[in-house]
Amino acid sequence: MSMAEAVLQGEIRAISRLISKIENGEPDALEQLKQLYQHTGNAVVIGLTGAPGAGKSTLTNQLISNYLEKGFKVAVIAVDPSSVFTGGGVLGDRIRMPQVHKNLYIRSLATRGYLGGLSKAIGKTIKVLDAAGYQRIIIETVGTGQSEIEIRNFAQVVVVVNTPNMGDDIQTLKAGIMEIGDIYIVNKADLPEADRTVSDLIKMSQIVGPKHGGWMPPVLKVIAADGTGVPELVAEIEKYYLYASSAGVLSMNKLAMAKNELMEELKEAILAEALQKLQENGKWEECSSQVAKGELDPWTGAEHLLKCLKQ
Ligand SMILES: Nc1nc2c(ncn2[C@@H]2O[C@H](COP(=O)(O)OP(=O)(O)OP(=O)(O)O)[C@@H](O)[C@H]2O)c(=O)[nH]1
Ligand SMILES: [Mg+2]
Repeated sequence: MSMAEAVLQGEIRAISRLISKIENGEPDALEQLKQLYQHTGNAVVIGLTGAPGAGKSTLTNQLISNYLEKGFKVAVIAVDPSSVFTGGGVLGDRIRMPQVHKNLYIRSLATRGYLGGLSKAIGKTIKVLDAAGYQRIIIETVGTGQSEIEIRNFAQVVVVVNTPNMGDDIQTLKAGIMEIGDIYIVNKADLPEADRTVSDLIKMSQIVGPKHGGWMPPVLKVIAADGTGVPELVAEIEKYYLYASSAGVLSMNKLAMAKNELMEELKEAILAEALQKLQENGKWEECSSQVAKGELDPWTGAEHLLKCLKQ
């Protein structure tokens, strides 16, 4: 049985090995992914994003429990290896193990060492998990919008996790985050000022107005620490997904994701080919040392190299 076939059977070891190959950039991974691609497109990908310490991992654990209870196969991708997952409380202890329940798979992808390739690794990892039959894939990322990882490129449902007492810092949220979320939550609603934060967020979302031709992102109060508000959050996630499917938002996003993915692959392929050619004919070294010596500026240098490629 090929690795791809084993992944399709949902074999954990094959899934883990393939994701490692993706992480390491092994070319063989692409051959497996090509076989898996036609089996993808069934998972709902949920992005959880928010400031460090907002409670994303705690909330992820709650979502895991909720979805497992509903009988879903759930996978989690943590783009932050420091996050700790309990497996949705399936085991009592906090445990850093990927496999604590037969319907659960947890994987961390580290930001270190990827040199900008992390987002590609995420995209491919999602495809593996989707093909392996995980129906809900949760991605935890720190940051909102400006970070290297643009969660919107991967997730069909984006949940932005806020906390009370943002006080004057609410200014820092501004339009940027109000554009990325499909659902906003105020986690740690057991703390004071939660209601004020909720009403601030509602005001801001009213200024931005409905998204995607009619969806008004709801603002929910949640206490991830004890699960309060989690069933309501799950209901909103599912509701948004249905809305987005029927309103054509998902197919629009799919086209944007396809373009993004093709662009990334193409950039890499074109660059590799170009560099190889320029290295073979010596132009790369020649031009680089001219720029280094100050005989040539890098802009003219790049134009010159481009001309060489066209010859
Ligand atoms: N009071 C209160 N504390 C909470 C709640 N949810 C999470 N916390 C606490 O907030 C802290 C951060 O929680 P995490 O779930 O690790 O937050 P995170 O957003 O994943 O953090 P990073 O991954 O480091 O960005 C922990 O000490 C949690 O126990 C809540 O609902 N109420
Ligand atoms: Mg975390």
